[in-house]
This record gives sequence, C-alpha cells and structure tokens, in this order.
Amino acid sequence: MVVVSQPALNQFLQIKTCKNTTTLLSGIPVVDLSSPEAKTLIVKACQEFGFFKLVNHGVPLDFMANLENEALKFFNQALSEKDKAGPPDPFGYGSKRIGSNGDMGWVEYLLLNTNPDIISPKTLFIFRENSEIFRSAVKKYISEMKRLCYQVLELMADGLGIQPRNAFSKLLRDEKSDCCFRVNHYPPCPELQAIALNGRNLIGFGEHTDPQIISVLRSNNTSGLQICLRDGTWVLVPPDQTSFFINVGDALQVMTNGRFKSVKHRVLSETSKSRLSMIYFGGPSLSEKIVPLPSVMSKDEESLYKEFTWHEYKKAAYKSRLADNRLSLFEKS
Ligand code: GA4
Repeated sequence: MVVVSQPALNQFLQIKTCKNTTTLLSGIPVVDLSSPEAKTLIVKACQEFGFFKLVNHGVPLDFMANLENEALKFFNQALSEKDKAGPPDPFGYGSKRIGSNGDMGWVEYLLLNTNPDIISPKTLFIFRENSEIFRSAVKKYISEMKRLCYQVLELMADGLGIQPRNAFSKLLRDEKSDCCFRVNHYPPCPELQAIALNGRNLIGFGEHTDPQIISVLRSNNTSGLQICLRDGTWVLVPPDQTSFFINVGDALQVMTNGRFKSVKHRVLSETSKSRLSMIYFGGPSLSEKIVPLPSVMSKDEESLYKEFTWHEYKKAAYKSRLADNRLSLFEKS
C-alpha cells in the first residue's frame, strides 16, 4: 500500500491537474545558429510558433552540465536549508507557490536577478551561503546566455530587415537591463500519481507567456515542456539537453507589432523522473518604452498596443495570475 503523509497530500491537492496531450511536435522548428539560413528560419519560427530549438549554439556543454550538477546539489539539501534562501521576493528559493497571487505548481525553484548593479539581497544570500563553485557556474552560464541572446536578437532584426541590427539586442546590452535567471526543479511524484491522478498529470508550471523580450531554456533529458499552437492544441516538446529552446516574450511581440508571437507554454510533471530546467529571461531596463519599432511597421500601420514602459508592464504582470493574458491590458481597443 502506498502511504502518503497528510501534509504532502494536502499540498498536492492544492495543485491542479490536467489531461495530458499525446501530440508530439514533430515539426518543431530547429535553427542551426551556424547556418547562413539562421535568420530566415528564426523569423519564420517566431511568426508561426514564437518558439524554436537552437542547435550548434557554441555554448560549451560542460557549462550546462556543471550548472545542472551544482543546482541539483542545492535542491538535494534539506528543506530547512533551502528555505533560508526564501520566501521569494520574487527572487530567492520558492517551493510550489509561483508568484504571489495563488498560483501553485509541482516545482521548487531558484529565481536570481542577474544584473550585478541591481542584485537583490536574496540573490546575494544564495551566493554567500552556497559554494563558490555554484556561484562561478552561474556566472559562466549567464555570460554565455547574454552572448547567445545578443546573437539571436541580432539575427531576428536582420531577418526582419530592421536597421540597425542591434535594435533589439541593445536593450539587453543596456547596463540597467532587467534580466533574470530561473532554475526549476520538478521532483518526481510516483506515489501521488498512483493514488489519485487517474491518468491526469500534475501541473509543474501552469500555462503562461513570458513577459520579457526573449527567454532561453535548457533542460535535462526529462520531458514535460509543452507549447500551445495558434489553433490552441498543446504539444509536447521532446527534451534535448544539448540544445536550447528560445521563447518569444510579450515585449518582443509588442516591438514587432504582433509579427512575432509570444508563446504560451507549460510544464506537466513526469511521474518517475525529476526535471531540471534553467531559463534566462532577457528584459529591457525599467524605463524602456515598449513600442513597435518604426522600421518594422509598414506605411500607415498603427501600433496594436498602447504605449507603456517595461516597469509598467512588470508591475501589471506581478498583479496577474500566471495564465492571464497580460498583453490584453495594453491592447488598443
Ligand atoms: C513568468 C516568467 C518568469 O518565470 C517570471 C515569472 C514570475 C515569477 O515567478 O515571479 C511571474 C510570471 C513570470 C508572470 C506572472 C506573475 C509573475 C509569476 C506570476 C504569477 C520570473 C516572470 O518574469 O514572469
């Protein structure tokens, strides 16, 4: 007989389940960063899916593996140790609660801000209390993520015929850019799955779009990530620990006046294997106005959105629930 403690069961019952889809995204767009076709394929993928897989990216595989190992060491500690880096404000260690408006998921995480000038006390605490090896693995990984984002954003601008080609990337290069880094650990849940789920899956991280410009995700080889196609179908994204998955965020949707789609995605928990993902979110500085770039727009085209700053958008995002359509607040009627 499977015995599950009452507190574990209570926490589990607060987390939603959903029916898993069996569709495997066979036609997932794959972009080889070293190919001359990259910019064309990136634009096509961002228009159709807001999502693509990036291969031949040049990020050393051992940077990815080292950080994964260090993160697992953190998550394998006793809860009382991890809780010293929480509760998230939104940075720090969090477990099951996502944001502060009642969203829950079968996940524990570390959220760090990455700008050394505006580093949060919780982020500093995590680095102080954990090994120098962890700190340096995060640092190396993040500098690769920055480089990758600049390169991808410049290819996007090139592909869209935008001048100058750093029109997007300069927002992340800004010394006040508001970028953050998240490590999500989805523990396995075999007992709970067996007793109560009846073929449904626990939601690890509920459906949402990312508010920023761009997100770069890397996971271990455990599946769980799903994206929502434009017709509303959910499809599984087969994991690939050597590649990155790029998401268009809400801000990039606005800056391209809706040409690029910010992709709705979610993670459903696996029953038997733990999933570890690391996501770098590239956002502009708080004072940046998020408006369609003039060189994207055709003659007489009007912005689909009211003007807003990244600070205003972020404030609205933090008042919203994960699944809310945050951009609808800023759409012109
Ligand atoms: C989704 C993307 C990033 O993980 C994140 C998340 C943030 C958080 O976990 O603190 C939010 C979520 C995310 C959007 C709506 C709000 C804020 C949780 C939540 C319910 C760090 C981000 O920037 O926005």
